[in-house]
Amino acid sequence: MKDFSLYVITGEQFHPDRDMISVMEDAILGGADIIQLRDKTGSKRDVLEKARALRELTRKHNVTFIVNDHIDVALTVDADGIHLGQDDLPLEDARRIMGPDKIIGISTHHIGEARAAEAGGADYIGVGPVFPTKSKTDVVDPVTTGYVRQVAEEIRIPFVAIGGIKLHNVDEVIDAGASRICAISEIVGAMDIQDVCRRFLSRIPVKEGK
Ligand code: TZP
Ligand code: MG
Repeated sequence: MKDFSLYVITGEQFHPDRDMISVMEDAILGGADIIQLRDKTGSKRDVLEKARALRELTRKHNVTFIVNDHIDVALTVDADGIHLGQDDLPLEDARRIMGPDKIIGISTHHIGEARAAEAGGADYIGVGPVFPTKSKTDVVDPVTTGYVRQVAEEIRIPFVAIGGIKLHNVDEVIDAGASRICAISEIVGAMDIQDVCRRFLSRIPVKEGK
C-alpha cells in the first residue's frame, strides 16, 4: 500500500453543524493521506451513500479510502480497503473476499494480536487506544505508549497509532516510535481542520520517498 502519515476517520458527532464531506475535504486539503468512513449507527443504505460520496472525494484528491466494518460496502464502491476489529470477520476470510490487492487493516490492542495480523497478511495495523477516548463506545483500556514502543520495535508492517491523540500529546506517541498518526475528534471537531492537520503533520517525521 501507499505509505501514509496522517489517517483521519469520520466522526459526525463531533461536527453537528457541518457536512461530513466538506469536513473530510478540509482534512485532505490539510494533508490527510488516508480517509476512513466509520459509521456505527447508520443503516446499510446510509453507509453506502456516504461511502460513495467519500469515494468520489478521495478519487478527486488521490487519497486512500478505507471503509470500517462493511466489506460489502467497501467492494460496492471500490474502496481501497477495509478496516476490521478483533470481533469482525477474521482476516483470512476478509482476504478471500477482498482479494490480494485491497488493503486490510486490523485493530490491535496487544502484541499477540499485532503478531497474528502481521503473520496473517494484514497491510497495516491500528495500535490503540493509546490514551483514553470518548470516540469509541466499547470499553477498552488504553494500551499506553508502552504498546506503541513494543510494536515499533517488533512489527514490520506499517502501524498507525490511534485513540485520544491530540496536538498536546502527539509528541509522546512519536517519541515511542510511531510515524503514522490517526485522530478523529481532535481533527474533525476542530474549528480550523486544515490547520490542525498541518500541525499534526509538522510533528510526524517525514518518510523516505514521500
Ligand atoms: N479505535 C481505537 S481508539 C478509536 C478507534 C476508532 C477512536 C479514536 O478517536 P479519537 O477521537 O481520536 O480519540
Ligand atoms: Mg469493526
